[in-house]
Amino acid sequence: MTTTQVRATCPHDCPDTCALLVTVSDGVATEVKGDPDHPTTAGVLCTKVSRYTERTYHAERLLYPLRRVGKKGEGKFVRISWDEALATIAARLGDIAARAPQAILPYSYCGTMGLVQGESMSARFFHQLGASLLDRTICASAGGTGYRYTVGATIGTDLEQFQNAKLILIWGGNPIASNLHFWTRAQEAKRRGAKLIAIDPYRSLTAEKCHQHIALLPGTDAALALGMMHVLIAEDLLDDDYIARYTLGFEALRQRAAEWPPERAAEVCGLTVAEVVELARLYGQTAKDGGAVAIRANYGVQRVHGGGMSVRTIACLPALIGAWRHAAGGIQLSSSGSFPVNREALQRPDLLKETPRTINMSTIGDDLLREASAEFGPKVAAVIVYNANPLAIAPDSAKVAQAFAREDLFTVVLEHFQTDTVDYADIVLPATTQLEHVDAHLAYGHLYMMANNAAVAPMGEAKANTEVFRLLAERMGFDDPCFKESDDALAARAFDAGHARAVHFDWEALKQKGWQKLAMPDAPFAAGGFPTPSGKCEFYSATMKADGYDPLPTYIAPHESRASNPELAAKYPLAMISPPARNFLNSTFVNVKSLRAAEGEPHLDIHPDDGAARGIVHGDMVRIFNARGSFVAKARVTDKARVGLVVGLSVWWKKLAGDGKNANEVTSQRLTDMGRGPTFYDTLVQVEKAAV
Ligand SMILES: Nc1nc2c(c(=O)[nH]1)N[C@H]1C(S)=C(S)[C@@H](COP(=O)(O)OP(=O)(O)OC[C@H]3O[C@@H](n4cnc5c(=O)[nH]c(N)nc54)[C@H](O)[C@@H]3O)O[C@H]1N2
Ligand SMILES: Nc1nc2c(c(=O)[nH]1)N[C@H]1C(S)=C(S)[C@@H](COP(=O)(O)OP(=O)(O)OC[C@H]3O[C@@H](n4cnc5c(=O)[nH]c(N)nc54)[C@H](O)[C@@H]3O)O[C@H]1N2
Ligand code: SF4
Ligand SMILES: [Mo]
Repeated sequence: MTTTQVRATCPHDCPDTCALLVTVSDGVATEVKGDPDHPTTAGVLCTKVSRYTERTYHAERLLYPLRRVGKKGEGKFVRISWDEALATIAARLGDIAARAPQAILPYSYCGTMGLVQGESMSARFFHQLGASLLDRTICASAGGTGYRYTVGATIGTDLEQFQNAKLILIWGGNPIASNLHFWTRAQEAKRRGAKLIAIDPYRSLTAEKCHQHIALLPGTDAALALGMMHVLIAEDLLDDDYIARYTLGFEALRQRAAEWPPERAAEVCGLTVAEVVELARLYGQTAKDGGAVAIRANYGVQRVHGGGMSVRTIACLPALIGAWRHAAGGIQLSSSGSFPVNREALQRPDLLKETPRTINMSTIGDDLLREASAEFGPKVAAVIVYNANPLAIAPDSAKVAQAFAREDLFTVVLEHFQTDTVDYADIVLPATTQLEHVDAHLAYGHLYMMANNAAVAPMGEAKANTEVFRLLAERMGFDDPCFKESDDALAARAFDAGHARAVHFDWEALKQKGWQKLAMPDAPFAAGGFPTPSGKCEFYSATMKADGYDPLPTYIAPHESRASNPELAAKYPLAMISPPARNFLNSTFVNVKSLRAAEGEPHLDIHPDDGAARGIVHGDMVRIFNARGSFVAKARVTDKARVGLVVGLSVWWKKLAGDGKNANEVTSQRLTDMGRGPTFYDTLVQVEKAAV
């Protein structure tokens, strides 16, 4: 028996991007461990990925190309050869492209975060074809846009510094579930005497373990931040020197904050005045006393109408108190902007003959149902899905299902498993997993460039995404040499080695070592140097003004809340959020038995008062509904959900839920204020006992 250890990288859409060591015995991966030497992984993986071989060798892995024989959505297929699959796809895409190439749409997201198996050969292929571009907004575009207006780029506090903070605000995140290796650092900070505060409408696993939990109403974060600014300014808890040197627009901000006395903020947020005032005092005073003050801002904040403005507003706070002076101070939303990714080289936008239209993945339901028009262009005639499961994860799911059920829509899905989306495919192509292909990775929670080596041979007839698009390019007669590039050649282009932060980048060396930290200063904005137009932290943003926004921090109310839409709230009085379940990763892993067993079944957490008002007791099956749709879940009557809030941890595969539906039946396709993002957590519903 020969046993080897292969260096790999967790591919999942998680900020931690762990370094993996895969044990391979006689060509079979027998164990996946965290690399003990990688500074942020530190030998620890989450439950999901420590059981990775269970997913890779799952009995239901797709191993051969399939052609649909049943109705769309029914999930009936027959095995076909790769030759037939590729010929069918090339012929259909060729026909459509001859008429209207923009009628072809790629739909993909972060099933793998790999720069190679994500958008490299696939992007080249669709660019050459002239297909519609996809606006990849489903996760981070609202907050990213907001953060960039204030700070300039998604660069922030280094994960490896948080243990030195004296105060950490965990704002709209549940790291125990979704950012484990940050939580390790936060706990170390706690042991060293730091205070941890969770700002979250729900008493999440994380909120439960913090010193304090501030349970504001969903979508009101900017109001809380404005109230904090008011107190910081009124009580002179500012770093005047930092403000004078490294920020822009303080006078204007002072006036804006004056409009937000803590009473007003408390009212909007559904908090007590003391909660707002004391939070601000602790935030300002800890910095005054010389302690590092950090914010871990996360995605919970941005899935609402004003999500972009909320992040933009929160991102102003560290500069007011000079928190950036400390390496362990400041704010981290995402570290992705730190990486000099060579997207042009990977994706070759120069292959486009003209700029096609862009379709927003967050409104895929409506857009696939849109007829041709002068404004929209051709009706979408083909959609190629990879690294994504839109039937489960896209909002307003009934529309999405209706759209994918279109008989005249040609649908190809590249997948590991027969997901809800696969059920609607005309042709299904089996994809390799991370253990079977090569990739290069950035991270959005740390600062290491990462390499993934293939540990085992592809299962069955599975092919890497890149290989599928190379083969399709060949069938379609695309003769640019770029369509012949190997995965290693692509990976070697992943980072710009000419960039000061990536000077160490050498693919062969990275493959050997597994990871390499970017060259970044410990405290990126200790002396200003913000990558904004002014070079300062922009309290006032002329760019925002030019883009049609309020140039100053402000509060934008949810589309759907009691305060902003009382008429709707009269029918659907409860705010619903559907954040990630700990044992799933978006909809990935839901079909892994041991992990699904840990989640049990779809639940809805509801406050005892809201339960009592509806005659609902713990364990009842309940129907959650609004005008868009409904789904059924088992009620957990608990004060983890504040009054007026219900929580359905997600994202379930619809077909593995009792009623074949999930939380996205009730979420809407309305978009965020900026970044064109989805508003999953901006949803009013009613709940009743389900008829059994
Ligand atoms: N186990 C696991 N890990 C994951 C994922 C997963 O599905 N499962 N998903 C991955 C992905 S794609 C992402 S984007 C990240 C997400 O990472 P996080 O943003 O950390 O996601 P959550 O863990 O759900 O934390 C969001 C928290 O925000 C709260 N929240 C909801 N609405 C609001 C609001 O309006 N304001 C505030 N302040 N809080 C609010 C929710 O109650 C929830 O506790 O996690 C990644 N990691
Ligand atoms: N209600 C509600 N909906 C949500 C969210 C929420 O909090 N609440 N979160 C949203 C967020 S933050 C996000 S990021 C999106 C995520 O939405 P998606 O990016 O669609 O993520 P997944 O549901 O995990 O689906 C990814 C799929 O890619 C497949 N895959 C993985 N690796 C490969 C590969 O190498 N090749 C191919 N071909 N396929 C691969 C996996 O098997 C999996 O089925 O969901 C969003 N939807
Ligand atoms: S999902 Fe996140 S925590 Fe789990 S192994 Fe992957 S990167 Fe690490
Ligand atoms: Mo996400």
